[in-house]
Amino acid sequence: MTSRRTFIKFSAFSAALLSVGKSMGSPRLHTSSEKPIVLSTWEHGLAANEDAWKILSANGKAIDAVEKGVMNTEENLKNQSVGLGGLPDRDGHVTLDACIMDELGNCGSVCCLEHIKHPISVARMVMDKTPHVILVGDGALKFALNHGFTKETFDRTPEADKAWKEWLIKAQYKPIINVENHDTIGMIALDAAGNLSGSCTTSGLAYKMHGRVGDSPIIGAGLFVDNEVGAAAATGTGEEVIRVCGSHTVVEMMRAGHSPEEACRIAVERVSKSPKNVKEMQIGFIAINKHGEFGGYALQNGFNFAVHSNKINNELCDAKHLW
Ligand code: SD4
Repeated sequence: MTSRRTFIKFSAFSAALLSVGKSMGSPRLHTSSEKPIVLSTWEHGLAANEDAWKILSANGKAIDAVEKGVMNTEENLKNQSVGLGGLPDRDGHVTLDACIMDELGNCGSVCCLEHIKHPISVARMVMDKTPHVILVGDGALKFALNHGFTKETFDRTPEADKAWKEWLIKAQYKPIINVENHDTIGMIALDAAGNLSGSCTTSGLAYKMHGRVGDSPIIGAGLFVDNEVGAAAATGTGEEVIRVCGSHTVVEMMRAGHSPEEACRIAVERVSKSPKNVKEMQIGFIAINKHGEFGGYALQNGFNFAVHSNKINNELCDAKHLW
């Protein structure tokens, strides 16, 4: 995949997009619209973007693209951080978190869901078919089964089982920056009609306490969409993203006139002031604004995200970082 990686020079890219906004003294970038466009976290975002792009390039809806896109990652059992191939919690359970949000502010979420291949589609069904936003645990599973999802019977993949048993020998919980944290796929998209949507799905932090829920299924933390402004998604140690309402903060910073990258940087700076020792953690954000401008920013080196538009043919971009 490395050969596909492009170190997109954001300054050059942004300069090409600059129009009257700067000469009028506004910090806001203006651009001829770059839509459709889809962004997703980490290298597994490349394959997910391909599926999302099939929908976006055919003038499909962003909400359908972001669901379909991350399903690609969920069904890859070799991926140990999303879907049923994920590493389990400390008790051996693979518990999945996901959420989805559309251009109208509709949203759905599942937390701590077990034995279901596509938590993102259950989240979508919570959004589409219930008056609620979040279903958790057994209730989420029951809802999924009642709506035609199949219960997968295996507890862990053989690879995850082996990794867990090795972990049990020492049973130390210490997430490794950019390795163990390659968890979530967050995906945000702007469709040809100019509507934004987003999705987020994960097996969460490996060897977490049973019942622990991170930021990924929490609207405003792992994902937020405001169709007037932009969309954002997060990855990394969820507790720190929740503490600053991360994705909501990114969108609000775009509303205040900041570019997507600046908005992500401001959210990362807030994370950096955490009372916890975030020096040991990785947190990254991605964002798109209503004009189709995009950006990402992380605490540490090593965070990347995949971008697909008409101008950018599904490239992996290294995010700038604070430390
Ligand atoms: C969580 N945010 O459960 C997820 C994990 C993650 O990259 O995204 N890691 O806290």
